[in-house]
Amino acid sequence: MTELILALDVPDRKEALNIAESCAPFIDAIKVGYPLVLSSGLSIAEDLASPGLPLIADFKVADIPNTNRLICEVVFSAGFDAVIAHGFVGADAARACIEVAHSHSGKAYIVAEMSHPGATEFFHDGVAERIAALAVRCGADGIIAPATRPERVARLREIVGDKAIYSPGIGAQGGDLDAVARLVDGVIVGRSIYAADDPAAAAERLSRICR
Ligand code: O7M
Repeated sequence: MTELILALDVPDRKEALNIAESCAPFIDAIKVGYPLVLSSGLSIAEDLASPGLPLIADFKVADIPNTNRLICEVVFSAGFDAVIAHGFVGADAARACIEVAHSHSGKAYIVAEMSHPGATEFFHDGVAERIAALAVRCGADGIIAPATRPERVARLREIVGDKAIYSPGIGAQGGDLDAVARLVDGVIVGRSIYAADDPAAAAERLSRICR
């Protein structure tokens, strides 16, 4: 089974809550990022608690260790279950996020390679492989790898073994769910669900492929 994670990039609190509630039966977790938190505040985590799904804070944390630690403490105190951090900042900075996550019995995932075309400007020549190895070395719970490049996901799987791989880029960014579903532990899907005429029906359709 591949988890279906809803990227709730909806900058309107009421609309976001409606979509989350209607999609809840068909998804395994909700990822919240800047669009929703900056418009609605961190208390959105409490508002989203009712479907009982894991809440992932996608702040792509990328600062010095002390600041990372402070950010992650706020994230977990707000009620999130997991945080996403960048790995290019180095092992000490990534480890700060991972340690705070684990001290709250939460999880931390490290971005190894991004899904958009511009990502290849810097995530090449072995950089993503090195970040994936860093994630393993630092005890992260998993990595983020691009559904837009299934061959890269397969390569990063060789490095992270049975750690989780969560993969964005399906649909709106051109990635094909069938091509990555069996390579990853979960797919992160935003617009193909929340921008659909019927988000719950879209989530149900995708969840059938995942199961
Ligand atoms: O399905 P979409 O394209 O509407 O949304 C994809 C979501 O995944 C959106 O929230 C992005 O910010 C996020 N994402 C990527 O699209 N590409 C990446 O490389 C990394 C992420 C992400 O979730 O990183 C944690």
